[in-house]
Amino acid sequence: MRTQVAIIGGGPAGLLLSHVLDLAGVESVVLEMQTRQYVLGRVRAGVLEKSSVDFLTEKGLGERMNREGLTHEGSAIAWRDKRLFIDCQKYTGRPFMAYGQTKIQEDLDAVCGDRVIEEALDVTPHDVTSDVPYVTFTKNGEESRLDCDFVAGCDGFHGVSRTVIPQGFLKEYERIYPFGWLGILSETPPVPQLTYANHPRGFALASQRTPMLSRYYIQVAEDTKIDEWSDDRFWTELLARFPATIADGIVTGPSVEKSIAPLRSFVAEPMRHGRLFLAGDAAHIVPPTGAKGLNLAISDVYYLSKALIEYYDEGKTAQLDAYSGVALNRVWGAVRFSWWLTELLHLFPNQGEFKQRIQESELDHLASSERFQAAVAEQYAGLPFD
Ligand code: RFL
Ligand code: PHB
Repeated sequence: MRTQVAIIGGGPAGLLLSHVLDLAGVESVVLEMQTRQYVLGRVRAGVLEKSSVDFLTEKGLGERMNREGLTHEGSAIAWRDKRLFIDCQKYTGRPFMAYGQTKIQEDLDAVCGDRVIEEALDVTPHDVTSDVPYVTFTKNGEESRLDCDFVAGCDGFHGVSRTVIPQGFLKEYERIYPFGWLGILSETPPVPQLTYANHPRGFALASQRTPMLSRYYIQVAEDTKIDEWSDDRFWTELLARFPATIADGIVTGPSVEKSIAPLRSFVAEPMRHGRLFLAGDAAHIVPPTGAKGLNLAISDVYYLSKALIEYYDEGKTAQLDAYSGVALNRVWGAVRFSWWLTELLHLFPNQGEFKQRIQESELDHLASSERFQAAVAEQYAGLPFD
């Protein structure tokens, strides 16, 4: 088998890259280890920056998103009995959209389906520093070889692509937070605004998917087992973490999905090794607090697809050579912002009341300073890709 770009991983980064390349006449094959059904069933992120919405729309993926996605002018932060609206529209002119990653995955599946090889096991890139890289994999017990010009590592944090880069070439930065997020989906009307809460019992978040589907999260200890959390226990804890004025408006109901995500900041530099290019979670992870993970996967694909298309159309390597630096510049901005918001809103073990008061004082400062709000809005809304 031969293709121009072998893409490892069929999550949002891998499928979007394949789709954008296809629109430009560049061939690709996507190797995904899971079944299609499994990939389509995952519940993850839910917030798209305007730049992401614009890019997806420009690439013909906006039909359902612009119909079903819920546009928001900003989001709210609650602490003690206070509530502050961070107005992205007012300060940046850039609203964001609540549209589930599950739906994006479906929209991408509809346009990429025939280029994806699902249940591709033991996927391994070879000779990526030569001009003739290739990828081997096993499907139904049979080994295959895919020759290519480039390999795109879009296989998430636990993928294989990053691991083939020899130690001395890669620098990794990591911070693991001592807690996770327990999330549920429930078929109940969501609160009108996406609302983050700082509370002495821990962080909470009220988010949404559709007018009849809500997404809620609470911070839990890192060793938490999901069976310890009945729906009743979840709702009681969630409501306790919001001021009464907000909690009174939360409609509870049976959960239709429940999962725990760990929180981590991670960056691997550079995002290129020879003809292997990393994109999305394969190269970086952010805690979900700033809603940046999926948006970074999309911005990486924006830069990488442009660079590959320039190479095939004009024979130039300038954008490929610049890719890692350009992508990492945006990545570090999002890593810093997600880290800052995580520090501001979560209960850290053994933090004592001191840190709680510092957090509340910073939130009071935010509430009293339009300049501070404008800076937060700018980072939350996200900057244009170029
Ligand atoms: P993905 O979505 O992880 O997709 C990678 C794909 O690669 C496949 N794969 C392999 N395929 C072949 N061979 C191998 N050796 C492979 N190893 C892995 C995987 O099966 C998968 O299909 O990465 P991508 O495309 O870079 O997209 C990134 C986003 O998915 C991610 O940033 C966000 O979803 C992060 N994230 C969240 N972000 C938010 O902004 N808000 C959230 O609420 C939120 N919740 C989450 C999340 C990520 C989670 N993960 C990865 C554990 C909740 C979870 C559980
Ligand atoms: C979500 O809706 O899943 C969501 C929203 C905002 C975040 C993280 C997750 O910061």
